[in-house]
Amino acid sequence: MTQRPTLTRFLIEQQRQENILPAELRLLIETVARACKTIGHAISKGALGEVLGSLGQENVQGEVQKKLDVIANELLLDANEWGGHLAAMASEEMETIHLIPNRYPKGEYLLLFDPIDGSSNIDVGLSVGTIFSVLKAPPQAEGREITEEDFLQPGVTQVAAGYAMYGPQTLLVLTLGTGVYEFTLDREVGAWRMTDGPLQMPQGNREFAINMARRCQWTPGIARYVEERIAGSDGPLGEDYNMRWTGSMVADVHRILKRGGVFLYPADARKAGKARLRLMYEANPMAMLIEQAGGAATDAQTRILDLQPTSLHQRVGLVLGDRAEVAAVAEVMEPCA
Ligand code: AHM
Ligand code: MG
Repeated sequence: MTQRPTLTRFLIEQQRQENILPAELRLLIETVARACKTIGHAISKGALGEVLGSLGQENVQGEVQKKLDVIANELLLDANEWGGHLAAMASEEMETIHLIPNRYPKGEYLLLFDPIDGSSNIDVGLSVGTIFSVLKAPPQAEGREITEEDFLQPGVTQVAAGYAMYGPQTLLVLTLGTGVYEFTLDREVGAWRMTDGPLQMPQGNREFAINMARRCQWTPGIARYVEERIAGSDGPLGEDYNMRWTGSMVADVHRILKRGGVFLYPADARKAGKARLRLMYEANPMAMLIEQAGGAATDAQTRILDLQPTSLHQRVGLVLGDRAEVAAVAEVMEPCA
C-alpha cells in the first residue's frame, strides 16, 4: 500500500514550497485537527460514551444545545487556548468572542467555528461535522484587546478554512488558499493522511440539495428554479435532476466537492435578514473551499466572500457548488430593489 503524506508533512511542505504558511498558522491547523480527532472519537462512542441527547438549554441562537455541541465547543476552546497562535475565538455556541486568557501568550490569528454542524443528526447516527474559518486580527487591534468588530471581516480575507466530517470515515478537508486537500483519519496510528487533492469539484452533475419543506420561505425565483428541475426531462430544461438533502451541510458540501451539484439554503423571503445558516462560521469557510475547488458561492445574488459582515452570528442565504447552477439561481432571482 502506498504511504500517503500525513497532514503534518503536507503542512511543512506548504510552509517550505509556497511560503504561505507561517509557523503559527501551521500550529493552529494542527491544533484544530487534533481537537477534531478527539471530537470524532467522542461521537463514535455514541450512547456508550453517554454523549448523545440534549442538555435542555438553548444557545445564543435560540437552539436547544446537544451535549455534543457543548463538549465539542469546550474541546476546541481548550485545545486552542494555550498554544500562543490565537488572539481570540468565536463559536456558534457562544454569545460573544472568547479572549485568550492573560496567562497564555497571544498570537495574531482569529479562529471561528461551528463545533458540531448538523446537530440534529447526532442522535440518529448520521454524518455531522466541525467547520472552521481562520482570519488575521486586523493591524489596528495590535496592543489592545480584541473586540467582536475585529472579527467582522469579509470572507475573502480568510487565510484558511476547512471542516472535519464524522461519517463512515473521519475526514478533514482543508484549504490554505492554495487548493483543497482531503485527509482521512488513520485510526490505527492516529494520523491524518492525504486521500485527495488538490481537489476540483466536477461540474455539470444534475443534482441539487434543498430542504423542500421550506417551500413557503422561497422567493418566486427559487421556487421556479426548483420546479424546473423537478419537472425532469419533460420540463423546460429537458433534463432529469436528482435531489439529496442530509440535514448536515458538511455532508452535503462534501458530496458536492467530490461529485458535483449544488446546495441551496436561501434566505427566508418573508422576512428580511432571516435565514438559516451563519455567515462567519458556516457560509464563509464553505464558500472559500468551494471556490478553491472551482465552484461558486453566493447568497443567491452576491458572492458570499465579498459580503461585509455586520454581526458575529449574522445569517445569510446560501447557494454553492456547480458554477452554472449557481449562475442559474442568480438569473431567476428578482433584481434588488
Ligand atoms: P447547526 O449548525 O445548528 O446544526 O445548523 C446547521 C444545519 C446545516 O448543517 C444544515 O444544512 C441545516 O442546518 C439543516 O437545516 P434543516 O433543519 O432546515 O434541514
Ligand atoms: Mg452549523
